[in-house]
Amino acid sequence: MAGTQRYLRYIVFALFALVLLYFIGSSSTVPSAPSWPSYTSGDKDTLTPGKPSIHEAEEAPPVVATPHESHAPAAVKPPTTPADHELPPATIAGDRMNATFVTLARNQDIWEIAKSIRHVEDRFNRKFNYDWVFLNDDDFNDEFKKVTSALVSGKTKYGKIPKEHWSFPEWIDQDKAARVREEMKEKKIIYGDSISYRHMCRYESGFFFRHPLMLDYEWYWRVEPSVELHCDINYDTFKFMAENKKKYSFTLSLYEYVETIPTLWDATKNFTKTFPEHVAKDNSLKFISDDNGETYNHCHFWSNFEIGNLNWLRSKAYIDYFESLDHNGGFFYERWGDAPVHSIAAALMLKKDEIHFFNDIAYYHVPFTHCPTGEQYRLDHKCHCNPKDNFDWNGYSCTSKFYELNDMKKPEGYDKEQ
Ligand SMILES: Nc1nc2c(ncn2[C@@H]2O[C@H](COP(=O)(O)OP(=O)(O)OP(=O)(O)O)[C@@H](O)[C@H]2O)c(=O)[nH]1
Ligand SMILES: [Mg+2]
Repeated sequence: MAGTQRYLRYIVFALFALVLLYFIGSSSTVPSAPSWPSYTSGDKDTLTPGKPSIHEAEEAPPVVATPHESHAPAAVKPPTTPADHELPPATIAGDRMNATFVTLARNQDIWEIAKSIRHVEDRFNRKFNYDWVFLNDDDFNDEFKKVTSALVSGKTKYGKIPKEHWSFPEWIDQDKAARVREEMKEKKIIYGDSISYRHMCRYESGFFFRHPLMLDYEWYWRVEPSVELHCDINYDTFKFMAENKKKYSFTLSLYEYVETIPTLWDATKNFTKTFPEHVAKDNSLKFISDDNGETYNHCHFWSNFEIGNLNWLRSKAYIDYFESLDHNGGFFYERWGDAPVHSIAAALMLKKDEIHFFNDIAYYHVPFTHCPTGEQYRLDHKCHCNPKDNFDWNGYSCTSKFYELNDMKKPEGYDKEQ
């Protein structure tokens, strides 16, 4: 009897051990990582979901054969290669702002804008999925639409610019405008003889924010062909602008070519005399003038990058400014750029704390780079810019002036990174 009891005890014990082993075994097959796909550094171009990292691969080579090598029956789907449409969207949780990217481009700019979109998506928008509005003085062709809509994670919209926003206003003397273009050509002023460049500058100064497609939005981020972003942006820049009561922002600032805007400041002074109510009290006049408004020092924010508030550009103050400049004729009798126009408007009509310097957005538009000062920041945000290329503290940049005006302390170590 005692022997039988002992055997029974062994059997119960063995059964218990088997059950225990079963549980341990089955729990180790539960994936420890969340179902979110992991993209490893080597995957950048192919974005193959679920591919093990090099490190993981050394420890445990993947068991599942590639589709070409597989001898498994066709019906058996390898568990580690979900089709694209099964992946969750790569977004950061939380509400979105009423914001869009906006690009003015021609069909021939397709591959240069494609590069810019990749930079913006990889560094920022794949996490937020904001829309993108494309504007053109001509119809966008199918290829442009197909390629750009495949690259943008948000909705894409394509707009044609109305003729009256991209042509000579009736008050412009065509002979005088043509003479100016000839003179500027002789003086070798960049884009000095170009008509389309002038329409572009006038459009960016006074119309893009009034295009019907833009009326749906409150915030914009302007992107041009061939620009690059060099650090990850892990927060919603539009939300930052709204929460901090910012209306206009920049990454690079510099001096404008004097030959392109000889009378822009006179026209501005005429405007402020007519509309003194549009000049803000606590403005940034010191950024654009070194003699209390007597003359323009030619400093401007580089407008090929802008994150800003569309309602400000649509305000009576800004529209009055644009219309007074437009009637002056300087977009055609000189070659006024949208950068000095936006900058002077922001400096005079906004309170100084409504203008933001995005030090953390690493940005490149030929030939200048803004690379954030501070090694730890660059490492933490996977930056790939050379700090020695940073333009901010160069004598030809106006960013130091912006710092002085706003009593900002220059980032620690700025002098060592040049
Ligand atoms: N639809 C359209 N877009 C234009 C035209 N000219 C320029 N653009 C766009 O207007 C913006 C500014 O033009 P750019 O040629 O980049 O001018 P820029 O930045 O002063 O000069 P670059 O140093 O050449 O980049 C870009 O987004 C261009 O794609 C045009 O004739 N038609
Ligand atoms: Mg450009």
